[in-house]
Amino acid sequence: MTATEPTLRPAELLLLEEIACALAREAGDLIVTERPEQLGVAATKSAQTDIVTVMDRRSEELLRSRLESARPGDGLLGEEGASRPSQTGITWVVDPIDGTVNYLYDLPAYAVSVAACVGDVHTPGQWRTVAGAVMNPVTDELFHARSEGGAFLQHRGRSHRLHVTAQDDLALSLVATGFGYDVGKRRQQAAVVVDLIPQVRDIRRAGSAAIDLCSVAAGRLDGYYESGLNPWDLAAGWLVVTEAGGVVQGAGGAAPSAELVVAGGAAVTAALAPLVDR
Ligand code: LIP
Repeated sequence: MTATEPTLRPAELLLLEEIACALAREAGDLIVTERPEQLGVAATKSAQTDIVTVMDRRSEELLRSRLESARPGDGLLGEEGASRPSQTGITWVVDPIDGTVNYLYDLPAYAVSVAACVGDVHTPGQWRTVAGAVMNPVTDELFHARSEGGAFLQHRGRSHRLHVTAQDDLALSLVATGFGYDVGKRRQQAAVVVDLIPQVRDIRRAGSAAIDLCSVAAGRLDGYYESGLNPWDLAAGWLVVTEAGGVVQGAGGAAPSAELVVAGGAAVTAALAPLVDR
């Protein structure tokens, strides 16, 4: 049962953003400072390559307990199973470690993603993010935004306002993407890249949707697309891109969902979407 969409005043949006930032930072600190020397695979999910580590679980438990005490009436949806219905109309959608394979390999491209959302987060097209934060604890970069509040990057004590690039030529665009865990799906995704790669500047594969979306918002990429994402992979990054002046859409121009996410400036998204929406 989800409560109807609440009317959120600017002060409430600011509070939700501050909570998202504080929790993303704290969980980010945990996964770096308490990373076991011999980090292994604790379990697998949809495939043997779709892994969970003990730190994914500890990070989610930290987020769950902090939110339970700070926001007892809000709902929760976490990648590692945390779930609670909302009484307030707000549901927190969290990815305790986005880019878990990078984390396992100690590749410095993973993040904690924390988003406050309204609507039904279990139904594509029926929810949206109103405040969120993405923390890359290795680069000490905290990306955050709230509705109508703009998007920012906090790094080394300084805050930078974010803007997507003004690139309008796909042939000169740097585009990122990602691949799922299912072999058949990967083959389909690779076929899209084969057709796309002659039509763009180059392709990047960072391994974290949250970081890819924030890189679009920061102008480090001109575009990003991926199919097969879960709400927790895209919830916070989605708002960071739109508050940085970008566009985030799904298949057929609908809301972003597991079917497809395409993000970038308006021109690049419009040119990219028909090439990857298949
Ligand atoms: C990852 C996504 C990434 C995708 C990976 C994986 P996880 O999320 O952020 O974009 O390509 O296959 O889904 O599993 O590390 O939270």
